[in-house]
Order: sequence, then structure tokens, then C-alpha cells
Amino acid sequence: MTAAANPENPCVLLIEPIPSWIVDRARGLFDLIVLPHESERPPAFLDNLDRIRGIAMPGFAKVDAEMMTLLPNLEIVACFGVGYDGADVGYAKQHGIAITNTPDVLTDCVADLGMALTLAILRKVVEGDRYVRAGRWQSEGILDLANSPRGRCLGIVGLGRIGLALATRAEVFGMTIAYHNRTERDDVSYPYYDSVAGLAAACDVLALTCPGGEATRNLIDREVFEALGGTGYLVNIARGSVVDEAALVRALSDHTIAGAGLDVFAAEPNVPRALFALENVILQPHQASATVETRTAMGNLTIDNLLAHFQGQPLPNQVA
Ligand code: NAP
Ligand code: 8YV
Repeated sequence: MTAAANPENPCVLLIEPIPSWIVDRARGLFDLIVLPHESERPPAFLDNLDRIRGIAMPGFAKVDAEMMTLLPNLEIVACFGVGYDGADVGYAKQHGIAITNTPDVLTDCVADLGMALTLAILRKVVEGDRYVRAGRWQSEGILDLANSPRGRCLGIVGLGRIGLALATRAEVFGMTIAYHNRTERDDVSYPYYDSVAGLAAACDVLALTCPGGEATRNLIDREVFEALGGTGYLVNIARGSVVDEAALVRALSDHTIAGAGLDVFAAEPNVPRALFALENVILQPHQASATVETRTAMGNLTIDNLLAHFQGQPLPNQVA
């Protein structure tokens, strides 16, 4: 933890990980307190909590009512990310605390990783790499044949900004698109399913691009895996909480589904150990937006939201 030099500026608590160059920029603008990890709560090692007026944090970091109660002069929680499921929106609204996020600037990179996972799992890219490194190409001959994306259906749960960008990419690879949202869109012609299980039964790859939080907790459960079936794949670039992880481990282990590409997990950075031993799953460390370009844009937008607030300007990305 480091405290910044200029106490004239509004005091902001910054919860890592946020790129160091964004932290440096913030240091020049705010009286900055940097917490190395979201699990470290302010009261353990901070005094003068009443001077904190803003928080900057990854959207999944936990800023719950308990934490906000400890900060009597908190005015704004600026999420570094489009998802803000870590913040207690109800408490914030009730107490006039603004919440902002960083939409749009990350859409392309996140959709890119969704497409990369879709291709990698269908085409056995990671499995092939392991196969070569283990010397199995020499000892066992060619790898089992993979699957082409062409003609397969991508079922998207959450056809919003990222879902649409993923759909556009998948079409280039010859995939057809179907989707499930709570509400049918009137600006796309993709087939709409009013249930996730219905969509899972109709598609080959089920991709998750919806928000996390209570409304979607365990939305993808055993029933959905059974509907997706033994030739179906799951790609999760949304939140780990959307999937019943125990059911997923079972579905991958007993081949209820063919495979999965996962960027997110229920209790990050902890990943169910059982997944490590499975050939039919690709694991990523929540890195869909993690490019220098996108994380820089997200960081700058986080700062823009904080600055707008402290300057009394309209907030560029207010969600509550
Ligand atoms: P968005 O534009 O708001 O799209 C969200 C979509 O999800 C909407 O189409 C919405 O449609 C649908 N949705 C919302 N609640 C739903 C529910 N209960 N059941 C089914 N569908 C639901 O958001 P976005 O910018 O695309 O971001 C989507 C999410 O991606 C974020 O919230 C975040 O959790 C995740 N994300 C992950 C990463 C990563 O690093 N892996 C990076 C960025 C974002 P309706 O409102 O009609 O239901
Ligand atoms: C980031 C995200 O990984 O935008 C989101 O919702 O999950 C990601 O972009 C995160 O917010 C920052 O670490």
C-alpha cells in the first residue's frame, strides 16, 4: 500500500490489479491510496477512512455494503471493466453513491478472445500443442480429427455489445447464430430462444456474454448441459458465477458435453482442480480484455469518470 503526496486532491482508493501506468496517471490527479488486492479490506491498515471519496476497482472486486459503510464520505465507485457485479448497486443507489463502468472500449478484445476460445476448442489448438510437446505425434501418429466451425451454430447467451461483436466474428468463420436474452431484440434477425435450455438444444457452441450477479447465478446448470449434449461446447467469457461449476466439471468429465473454453471462474483465481486433468477444456486467467491497448483505454475511462464526478460534470458511463 502506498499513499500519494498531494492531499489537496480528492482521495481515491484504488484496488488493483490496474496497469501501473494508469496508477501513475491517477497518482497525479488524486490523493491516491493503492490496495494491492481486493481481499484486503481498508480497516485492517488504513486510518482516516472518512477522507476517501472515490473507489477505482475491477468490476468484479467486492465493494459490498459492509465496505461502503466504512467509508462515510464515499461518493463514487468507478469500475475498471464493463461488469460491475462486485458492487452493491442497491446500497449505492440508496446512499447516493454513483457507480460507473467502462463499456465499449473492451468489446472487440473480449469478443476476440471468445472467438479464439471457440476456434481453439473446436480445432483442438491447445490439445494439439500438448500433443506435440509430449512427443505423442512421434509415438502415436496424428491427433484425432477436430471439428470445423463452418455450418455449426453459435448460441449466444447475452446478445449485447460483446455478444454482437462475437456473432460478427463467428459469421466470418461460417457459423450461424442464435441467442437468448431476457428480451428479444428487434434489430437482429438471428433466431431468438426464450430459454437457455432451448438455445442449448439448438446450438453447437453455447457462448456466455451476459452479466454476472444474482440474476444469472448458475443459469447454466445440468439441464442446460444435457440439452447442449455430447457434441456441444461451452465458451464462457462472461462470469464464472453464471455457470454451476460442479455441474460443469461433471458434464466435462462424463462427456455430457464435448468440451469448454473458460476465461472466468466462480472463485477466481481458484480454478476447480478437477479441470486441470481434463483434455477437453481450455483454461484462461480472466484475460479477455487484457491487452495493453484495451486495459489502457479502460483505465483512462475509469479516470475520466472519476474526474467528471469531482469536477461536477455529467459522468460518461454512469450505471447507478
Ligand atoms: P451488455 O451490452 O449490457 O450485454 C449484456 C447482454 O446480456 C444483453 O443483451 C442483455 O439482454 C443480456 N442479459 C442481461 N441479463 C440477462 C439475464 N438475466 N439472462 C439472459 N440475458 C441477460 O454488456 P456487454 O458490454 O456485452 O458485457 C457483458 C458481460 O460480459 C459483462 O457484464 C461482463 O460480466 C462480461 N465481461 C467479461 C470480460 C472478461 O474479461 N471475461 C470482459 C468484459 C465483459 P437483456 O437485457 O434483454 O436480457
Ligand atoms: C476485466 C471484465 O478483466 O470488463 C469486465 O467486466 O471482467 C474485464 O474487462 C476486469 O474488469 C478488470 O480486471
